[in-house]
Amino acid sequence: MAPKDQQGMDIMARTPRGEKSAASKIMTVTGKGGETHQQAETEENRLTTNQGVAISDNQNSLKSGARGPTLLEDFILREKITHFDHERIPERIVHARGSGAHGYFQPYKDMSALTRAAFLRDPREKTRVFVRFSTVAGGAGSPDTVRDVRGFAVKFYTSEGNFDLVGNNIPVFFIQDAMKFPDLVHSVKMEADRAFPQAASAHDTFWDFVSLVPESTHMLMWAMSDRGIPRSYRMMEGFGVHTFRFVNEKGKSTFVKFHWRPTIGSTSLIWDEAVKLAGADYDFHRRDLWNAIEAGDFPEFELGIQAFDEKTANKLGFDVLDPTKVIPEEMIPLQMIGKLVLDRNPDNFFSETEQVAFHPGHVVPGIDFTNDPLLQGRLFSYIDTQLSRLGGPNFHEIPINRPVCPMRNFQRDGLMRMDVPKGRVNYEPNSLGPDTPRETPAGFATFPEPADGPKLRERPESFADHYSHARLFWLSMTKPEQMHIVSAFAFELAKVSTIPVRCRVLGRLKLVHEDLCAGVEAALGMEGQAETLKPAVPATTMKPSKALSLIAKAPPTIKGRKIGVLVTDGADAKILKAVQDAAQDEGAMVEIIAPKIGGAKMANGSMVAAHHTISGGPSVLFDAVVLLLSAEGVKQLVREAAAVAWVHDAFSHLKVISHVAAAKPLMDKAGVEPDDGIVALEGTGGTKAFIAAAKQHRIWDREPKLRSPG
Ligand code: HDE
Repeated sequence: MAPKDQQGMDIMARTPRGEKSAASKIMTVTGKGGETHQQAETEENRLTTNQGVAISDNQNSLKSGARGPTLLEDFILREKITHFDHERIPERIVHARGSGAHGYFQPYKDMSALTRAAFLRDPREKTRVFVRFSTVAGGAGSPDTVRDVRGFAVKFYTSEGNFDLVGNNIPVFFIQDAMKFPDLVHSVKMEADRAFPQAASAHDTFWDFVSLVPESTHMLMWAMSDRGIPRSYRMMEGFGVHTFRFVNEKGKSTFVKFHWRPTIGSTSLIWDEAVKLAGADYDFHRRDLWNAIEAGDFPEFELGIQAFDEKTANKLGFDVLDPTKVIPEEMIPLQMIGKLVLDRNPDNFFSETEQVAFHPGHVVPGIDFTNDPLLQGRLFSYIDTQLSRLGGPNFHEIPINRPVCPMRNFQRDGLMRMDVPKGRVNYEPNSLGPDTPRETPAGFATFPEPADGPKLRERPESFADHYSHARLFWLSMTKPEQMHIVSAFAFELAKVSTIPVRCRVLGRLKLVHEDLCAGVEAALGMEGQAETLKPAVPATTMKPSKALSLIAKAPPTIKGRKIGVLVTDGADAKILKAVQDAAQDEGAMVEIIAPKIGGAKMANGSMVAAHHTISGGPSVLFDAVVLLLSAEGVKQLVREAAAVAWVHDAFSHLKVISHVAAAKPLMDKAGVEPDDGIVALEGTGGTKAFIAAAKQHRIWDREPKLRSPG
């Protein structure tokens, strides 16, 4: 392997010909910490071309004389540059920005009563998985914390072939029929003429489209809710969205909805925080996932199913084939059937995260589809897209996509074929190759659902109610969540310059709930301007479902969360240690922020290393904060805008702020007012009180005092 931080260049670029061979044998290498050392060349680490030819000089191209022109003959230079020129492949048309991780799935019990899928039968058996989380609208280089749906795609490498559960963090979708997908995506991506805004739905074309497509109303409610701005990939739910089937050994089919639940609970950002994070750390979610896994704090998700038969489906009052509907858990309970643990970061982003090819059509015996018209369209799209993205039909041979069970058939050739099939028989049936693959009765058998209707382009009547589930969602939210939804609609619509589009969206919201519409109208200053729209089916009022609210079911925990401790010279090392120990006991991480990256000298003379400076580590990066300052240190910080903003933001993002008495002048300057979330650290029980308060995650009662909808 070539050394990473090779500093041999100076020597080699300048050395006269006679000294060069010595220099290339021993190279001067700069390590991560800046120290230099010499790395010897060995048989194993020889740098070579792609043809395996050892390279004697990786610093200089071949020239005619040291100051002469470069020669076309230089096959080493040409190979290197040509490969570099082709390093990029087309990014995914949607879900371009993503982060991946390896892990395993383990079922809790034998599920064979419902499915013959082998990976769901033995609680002792772990199945390797690769997961990719993503945003939808932005390009591969867009920030992580934008308001958007998140992809939650899981590839299970089962003993019977790969099963991909390609879901989202929202259980419904914008459209009911695959026919509308290209229109939806065109409308949300950057506008066609100006190529902005990047990674944002807050613009005219998106709202124009969705305002004309009433089935999108329910999903808009979710996207405008806190679900659209998750705190972490480790802290969001996932959903298969469509109704699938489990099929057991006897061929009996049961409908299933898939759910993922993070074991540390679901948490979201506050909009202002999301906006600031997009500047402070573009890679906030990617870094968070990577760091947690590196630290051994492995993200965990439980897999839950709602299982039901056709008779139950027919009694629900809505169509389970319609992907704009949820089945409230109060109607069909969720049973947890296994656990997913992400325990390894990818070795190479491109080879794994970029080249992984998910497809809802990758199912194993025991799992089957329904006629959901969105799912049916997806079954075409995902292979098709890999052909242009990965360049040909052999993407299944790329290591991240290869099944771990044997894979053999008579498909042959094509771009980038890796396997080398032997023999003359490449067809079936054959009599010349008795050992060649044969079909088996144990193989995948499609559930024989009858299908003999007339050919037509039509939506079923049972898909026509676009508002009852949107109203159910609204009524199931807590007050702060409702306020956030109103604010998000108002924010997005304020970015829409075409007034009739705003009025049309308001008209839809009125059909969902009067209060929602009135709230958004008021926030926009457009009272009474909702367009009058006539619904195909007026909304009914369903019983609210507590499970739909994130705040209502948030577990009191700081596990997996990050505490930021702002320290200055002269601060109390004992208190810092107490906070660190308490955080560790609760499974939370602590990072130190100091005026200088060199760290802070505590009152007892010890040095504390800093992870961030104040402007480099703003409080938006943390879930709760501690102000551990000396009286002397505070005098300096009250004059630092970044320090005042640090504390002000923590307060306005409703975070718990724990502090020593000396921090008061800074808190006063930052506008901090006392409430349940402002906790004194000194004295007995200070640290304990801080941890207890931080477990609430945010102080929701503070919000109405700081911000009105809009
Ligand atoms: Fe996708 N979707 N999608 N989608 N989707 C893609 O496949 C598509 C839909 C989802 O991390 C593409 O490999 C159509 C619903 C995820 O690699 C593409 C329709 C849900 C990912 C595609 C949908 C999803 C994708 C782009 C409507 C939630 C990222 C690149 C009929 C259940 C997977 C690619 C990853 C990616 C098509 C709707 C989830 C173009 C046509 C509904 C998580 O094939």
